[in-house]
Amino acid sequence: MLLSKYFLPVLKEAPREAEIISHQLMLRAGMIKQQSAGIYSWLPLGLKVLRKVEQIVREEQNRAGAVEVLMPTIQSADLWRESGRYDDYGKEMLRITDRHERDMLFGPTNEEMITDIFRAYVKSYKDLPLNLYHIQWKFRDEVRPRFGVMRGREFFMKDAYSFDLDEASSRAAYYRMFVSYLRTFDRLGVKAIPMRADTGPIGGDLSHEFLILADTGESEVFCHGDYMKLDVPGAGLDYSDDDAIAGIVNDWTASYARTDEMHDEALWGEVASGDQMNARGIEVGHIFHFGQKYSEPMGAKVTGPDGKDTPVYMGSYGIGPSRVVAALIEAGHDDNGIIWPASVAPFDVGLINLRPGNEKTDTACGSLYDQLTNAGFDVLYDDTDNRAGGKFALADLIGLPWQLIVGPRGLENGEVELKERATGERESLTMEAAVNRLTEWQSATRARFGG
Ligand code: P5A
Repeated sequence: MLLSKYFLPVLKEAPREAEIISHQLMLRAGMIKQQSAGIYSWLPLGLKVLRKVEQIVREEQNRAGAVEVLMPTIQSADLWRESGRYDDYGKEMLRITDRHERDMLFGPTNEEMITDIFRAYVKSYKDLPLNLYHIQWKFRDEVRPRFGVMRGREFFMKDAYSFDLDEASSRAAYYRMFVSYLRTFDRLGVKAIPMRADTGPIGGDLSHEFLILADTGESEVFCHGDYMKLDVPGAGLDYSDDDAIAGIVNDWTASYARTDEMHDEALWGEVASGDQMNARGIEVGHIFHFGQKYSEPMGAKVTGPDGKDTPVYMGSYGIGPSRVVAALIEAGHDDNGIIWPASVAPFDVGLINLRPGNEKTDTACGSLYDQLTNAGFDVLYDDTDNRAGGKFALADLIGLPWQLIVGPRGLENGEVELKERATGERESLTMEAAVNRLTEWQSATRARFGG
């Protein structure tokens, strides 16, 4: 992509209403634009990151056996009357009346709708287990939308719903999602710690939140230092092995980890003080096990092997990709801007031409651009007339993993400069060596973060 042809409306200063760094940087880097309180447009750079996050989430859901569907954003109030949540949900629900005076709503979540789909088609235990998910916009009329897309009113959610014949298989389904979340966040390049959680308006008896540690996080967290050392299962994991999956969940729940909402001072006191980590965190995922809470009132039953009908056991599993984008910035930035994890960076390389119009630099940049693009790199080529200082500042701000800097002076010695954003390290090397370095990084990144 040529920067001169792209749409990257960067701001010199962050608008004053942006209180936290991710919101400031997303506005400054031209990733999002506010349209009303808590409602945002995603501009090209932001959309690219959002799509990459979404794709990793999707791949890990599929790997864990979930099947993708797409439900609408607008739902009928009648479905929610069946579960009893229409009145309970209160003012957070955006209620809409259509031209026929029918009560509709903009979905804040989809437990009712998925239960309706299930009951329309599935009648026998032989079709279980089943896990259906979608990735769709939600709306919650939060009292105080703030922090940009971190706590929006309209936000993107991956929500999965599991259906099982009995409590034991339903727990196994919960554990599969638990483990798939460990893998998902690992591939997103962050450490997310599962913590015992409250179930709130979704309901149920078992729930975990996944939190990314960051100083600006809304929740205070208390967790054992062991969580920093635990291994995340690799891509070869066998999701059909219930015992192995339960073993992984056991390892990841053995030590104390709770947010302030569920904190228990007495249990915390049993953790050696040298192992106690008291930090702040951002909730990026939340999973629930609620058995027959929706299936019973909504009549979603299956016939078991004994010929009897039972309401199906369910769980629901959420990740907020739009919040994840902001959380990754909270966890990865410095004074100059964003530092993206390799797996979700909007581009891999920023190619900087220090003297557009100079035949030598233009030719070298053209050749590097073609070579890298052909090798599967996503390259943003700064071919604009801006001053060098401005180009460097922009590259740092948008946080691409690499900057490849090409100027007439370096080229006289046959050299270009390669800068790694995360470390700030710069190296002068030949064009060929630069492409080789980037190719090595690309293979290492694929091995580390790829499916
Ligand atoms: C689980 C899936 C649910 O709604 N029903 C379907 C369950 N859970 S949840 O915890 O309420 O939300 C799941 C994830 O969505 C993100 N999220 C938000 N992101 C941005 N702005 C918001 N206002 C917002 N509310 C929830 C979070 O990542 C949360 O973990």
